[in-house]
Order: sequence, then structure tokens, then C-alpha cells
Amino acid sequence: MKELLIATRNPGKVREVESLLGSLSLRLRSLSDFPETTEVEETGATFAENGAIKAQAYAAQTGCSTLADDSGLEVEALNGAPGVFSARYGGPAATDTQRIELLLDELSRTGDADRRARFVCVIAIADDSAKLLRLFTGICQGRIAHAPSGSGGFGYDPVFIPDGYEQSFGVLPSEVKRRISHRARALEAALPFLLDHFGKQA
Ligand code: ITT
Repeated sequence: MKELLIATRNPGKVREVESLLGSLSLRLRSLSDFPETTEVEETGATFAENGAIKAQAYAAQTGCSTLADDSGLEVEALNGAPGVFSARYGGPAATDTQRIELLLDELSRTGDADRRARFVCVIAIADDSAKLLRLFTGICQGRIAHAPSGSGGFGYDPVFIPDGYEQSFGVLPSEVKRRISHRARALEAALPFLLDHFGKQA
């Protein structure tokens, strides 16, 4: 069976990607199987650049075909922030709760009327010689709630209300996020390619 490394240090992403790719007859590996790998610096200006950097760097370090995810939240009234800086918003030591507080503060300072936002995910796939094979993008449109709610998902989920729903991803059942999230959509787009290159669905 072929192997694919899911190269992320974010446990929330690991859970979601593994559950979305679970039906492939593919041996999924995680970074905990490769304790000698060193963290890769995300120096790109776009999700696509950072996804490619991560997929290629971890494939080079492990010799394993690699799938990396670069993702984030773009808020319209903040001109797309925090965007590629979503994980680093509020500084490297900030917690998810502090990042959410900062986001709500910044948004209330803009006058608050426009709360449109979207989650973006780029999935990058590199082969075992670290050649970038493909990039796939998924988008989930929604709005930012006035206060956090729920403890489902991770990151900004407690303040993100996807279009078509009245509750945040923190409150909605995980099956909903598994169906409509930016990550689900990027992986759905990647599925035919993954099946073709790495094996059939079980
Ligand atoms: P890796 O680079 O190791 O994959 P990371 O968390 O640093 O982990 P990113 O650089 O792609 O990953 O940053 C993504 C950030 O965007 C993440 O830390 C969250 O703050 C936010 N984010 C992405 N997807 C999300 C989701 O599904 N729900 C909530 N927040 C999300």
C-alpha cells in the first residue's frame, strides 16, 4: 500500500484530514511518525506558496509523498486579514482564544456592519522526491459572529458562521464541517488525483 504523509503540526487539521481521507486505501502517516523533522518556516505571501513550501520541505525531509494544508481566515472588513497570518495573528505565543478576542476587537473598531469572511484552504501534494505535483483550493464563505460559541473544531471555528447556517462551526455538528468546510472542499477537489496516483477507494 502506498504511503502519504499528512504534514501538519496542527492536531485539529490532522483529525479533519484523516477523517476525510480515511476511505482511501492509502497508508496515512503523520509527523509523529517522523520525530526527526524540523519545523518549516512559512515565508510565502499566499496560501498556495506556503502550502507548496510545506509539502516540498517535509517530502524532502522524510522521503515520503506529502500532503500539506495551508489555510486561514479572510475577513472582508479587515482587507483579508488575518489571511496567511491566521496562525500567527496576535503573536506567536497567543492562544486561539486570544486570537479570537483580537479579531472581534479589530472588527468592532471598523464599525462592525460588514462581517463577511471566508475560510480558504490550499492542499499541496509533493511526491517522494519533493517535486510539487498539484495544488487544490477550497473556500467556505460565512460571517463572523459577535461572540464565540461552542468548542467544536479548532482555531477560529467558535466565531465563524458558515453561509446557510445560524450557528458557528464551534457549535454545529462535526459532520457539517466535514461536508462544507474549505478543507473538505479542497480535499474533495484533490480526491480524483489522489485516487489516480495513490490507489483506489476502499
Ligand atoms: P501547520 O502549518 O503545521 O499545518 P498551522 O496551524 O500553523 O499548522 P497554517 O499556517 O495553515 O497552519 O495556519 C492555519 C490557521 O488558520 C490555523 O492555525 C487556524 O488559526 C486558522 N484555520 C485554518 N483552518 C481552520 C479551520 O478549519 N477552523 C478554524 N480555524 C482555521
